[in-house]
Amino acid sequence: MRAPSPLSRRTFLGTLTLGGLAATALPGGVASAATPARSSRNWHPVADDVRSELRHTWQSYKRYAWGHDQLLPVSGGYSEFFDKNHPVGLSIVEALGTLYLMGLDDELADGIGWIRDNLDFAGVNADVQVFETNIRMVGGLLSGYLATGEKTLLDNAKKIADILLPCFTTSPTGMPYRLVNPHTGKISGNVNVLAEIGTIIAEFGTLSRLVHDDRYYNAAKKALKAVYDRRSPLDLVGSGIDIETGAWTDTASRIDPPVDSFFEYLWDGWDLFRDSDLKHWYDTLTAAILRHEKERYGGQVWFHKADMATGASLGRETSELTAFYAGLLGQSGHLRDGEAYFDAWTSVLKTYPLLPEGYDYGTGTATDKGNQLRPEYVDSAFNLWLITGKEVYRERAYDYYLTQKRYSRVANGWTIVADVTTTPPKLGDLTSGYWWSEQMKYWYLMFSDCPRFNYRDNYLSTEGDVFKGFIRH
Ligand code: DMJ
Repeated sequence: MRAPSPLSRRTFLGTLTLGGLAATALPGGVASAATPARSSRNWHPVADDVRSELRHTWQSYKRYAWGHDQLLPVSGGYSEFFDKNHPVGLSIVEALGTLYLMGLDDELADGIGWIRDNLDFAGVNADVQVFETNIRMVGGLLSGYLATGEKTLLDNAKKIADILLPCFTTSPTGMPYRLVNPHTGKISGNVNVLAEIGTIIAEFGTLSRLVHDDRYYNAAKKALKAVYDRRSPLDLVGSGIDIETGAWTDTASRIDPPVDSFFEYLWDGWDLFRDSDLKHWYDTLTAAILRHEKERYGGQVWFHKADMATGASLGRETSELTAFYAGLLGQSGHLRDGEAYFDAWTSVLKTYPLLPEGYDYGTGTATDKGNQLRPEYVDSAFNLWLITGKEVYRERAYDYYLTQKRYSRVANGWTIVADVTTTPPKLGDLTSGYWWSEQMKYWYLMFSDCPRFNYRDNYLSTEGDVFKGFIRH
């Protein structure tokens, strides 16, 4: 089988008009992708297996948890993510794009039917995070709309974004408050973290484009600028900030959570909307990270935390979630560092079968032994494969698929692992919402030659939601 000629998604050229915002297209960072290696193996059976695992878990979700936010596959129950008294079908929303790509059209129709008849996000009577609501609900619905053209999905995405928007517009700095109660409209949380301030523009910008209203894009961009403007003389940003006063509350600079996807969305805003301000901000902050935080340790490339004022190291404990950064570096023109950083994470798999949630690369030990069915390692494998076409990334992703399946598969689907260091592994009881939108999609796209996906021109959000690249039939 021939590889599907993956090319960098930055080969996209064109001019987008976004409400009042006109973005001029420019060629992206890396000039061209490597010629993809011819694969010596037939990956299609692996794609079929991924699809069948997702379908099987969907059937369990239907049986035990339909309309609830998340399946508990071990106990055969459910849990809610936002409000314990008010489900919003989170797993359905997160699965929409993946179901479309996999051609699971009956399941997709069922999911859309549930959303049309039942979704009422304004009924949530709890303080919800703007960030989680945006990447999971707004993003999932927008992606579903782009896949299917079902108007109810766009209408619901807009309704939810309208609940979030006052968190930005009432803020004295433009950085959003962290929480909102959708039922009462009460806003709270003046201390926020960078990932939650800055992981907005892909969804809000896509919404702006679709509804021809640039308020969403402008609010998201203003929040990013407010952080960028408060960078230190070293061009480093901290982790937490008071969004009312603009004073830093946590001055540790890191690519780890709770900052991680802040950097991702600076690049993604450029990637999607060709807004050169965002690229400039991304390039400036990334140059400082590479200068002050990148280190070679134990023969691998890693990133330590640093004081934003002095650049002094604050330690080598890192998070599995940060494995996504390898793909981001590759996408943004730092391919050698990205590939080396991916290798660092691969080296952890010599010690642990699956990546633990927390890891100290200084001591080579897990600091949190759980595995919440995380997608980040596969996310980077997918992106590096798209960029380079190198078969090694499919091999790595396949190895991880086999191991995660061996550990996480239970009778009713896939579950989180409570401890990756015990034999047999201790299991938890949850199919995380992002499992539906992220790694199952990455694995499927890598192995399927999916006819519903444009491998040459695409965009996937931090939650794996496709905002560009669906091929509609
Ligand atoms: C996902 O919700 C998103 O990828 C987010 O940016 C952080 N990580 C989780 C999954 O681990």
